[in-house]
Amino acid sequence: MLATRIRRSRWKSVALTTAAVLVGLTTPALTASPAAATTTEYDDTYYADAIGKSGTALKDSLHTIISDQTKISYSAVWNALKVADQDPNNSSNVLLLYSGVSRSKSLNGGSTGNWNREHTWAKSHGDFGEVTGPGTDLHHLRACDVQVNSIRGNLDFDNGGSAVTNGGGSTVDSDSFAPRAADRGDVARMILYMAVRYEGDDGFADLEPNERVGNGSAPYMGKLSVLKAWNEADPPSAFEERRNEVIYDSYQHNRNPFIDHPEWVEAIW
Ligand SMILES: [Ca+2]
Ligand SMILES: [Ca+2]
Repeated sequence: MLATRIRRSRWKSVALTTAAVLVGLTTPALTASPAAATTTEYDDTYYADAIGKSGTALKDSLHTIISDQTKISYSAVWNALKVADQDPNNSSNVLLLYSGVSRSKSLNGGSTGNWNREHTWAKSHGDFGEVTGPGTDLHHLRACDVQVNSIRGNLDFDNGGSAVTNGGGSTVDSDSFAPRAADRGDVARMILYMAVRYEGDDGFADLEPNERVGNGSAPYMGKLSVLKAWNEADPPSAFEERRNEVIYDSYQHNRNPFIDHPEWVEAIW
């Protein structure tokens, strides 16, 4: 059983190593290197064509796999977020990105104290707006406090800055935004999903991460090195995994591969 759990996830293997040290057992020969593979129940089916690949071949394969999806309208996003972003401790509420605040599902809207639909990949970066497609893709749309969403604006992601008001520990400066620690991996995996899903072959811009901030309306989002570090520091949570499952089962019928296989970030970038 131990071996099975170690194979399943490198995140769990790190925890097991620590636990073994704490109880005075011999530390097993485990690795915490980012390259360690995760296995999921989808590997033999959904991901069958991608397994064993890396680099451009992996990215191309995943693009084909996740581009087979149902698309929803921007107005339908409201109700979808009430399901996908539900607070696991209060089914009347959604959990808000960046701040971590739990707020009533009924408070969706555009006023102070409301939550609205945050495009984690800022819609101006590639100028896709709210058109059905990247503008309505649930894998990067999240419930967010109206004012925190406004502060994030279309900034690229990077470490540093001063505290965002009611931002739960998120920080901002003139050219970048950093979510609270618990949301950093989520953001990284959402951004990199968008980069793989949108390759310029469906009438929308080819979205890609880069090493810059201040990307403006170019179809890029920075900083890749920071996003990669955030993916490592904040592994997929139960909330994030459930969200991926809800979108797959009930709405778009495609998955975010980086929630299932966080090691694929390093395998591609
Ligand atoms: Ca997280
Ligand atoms: Ca792309």
